[in-house]
Amino acid sequence: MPRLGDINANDTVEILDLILANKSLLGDLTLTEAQKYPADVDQNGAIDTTDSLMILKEIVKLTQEFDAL
Ligand SMILES: [Ca+2]
Ligand SMILES: [Ca+2]
Repeated sequence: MPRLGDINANDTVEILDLILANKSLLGDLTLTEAQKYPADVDQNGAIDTTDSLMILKEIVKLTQEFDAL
């Protein structure tokens, strides 16, 4: 299983993942099937601003590791 939030699958949740999430939200990018799982960070079946915000929080370390959820 890929790590939640790691949309580009490089084993790190970083700014590039946030950019991918935001581009997807804006309709500028269609995520692949493989990218949809890590992009849906809270696993509620929809990729939305909550997921983007969670990636941002992970980057700035305001939240626990997703893996602990
Ligand atoms: Ca990444
Ligand atoms: Ca979600």
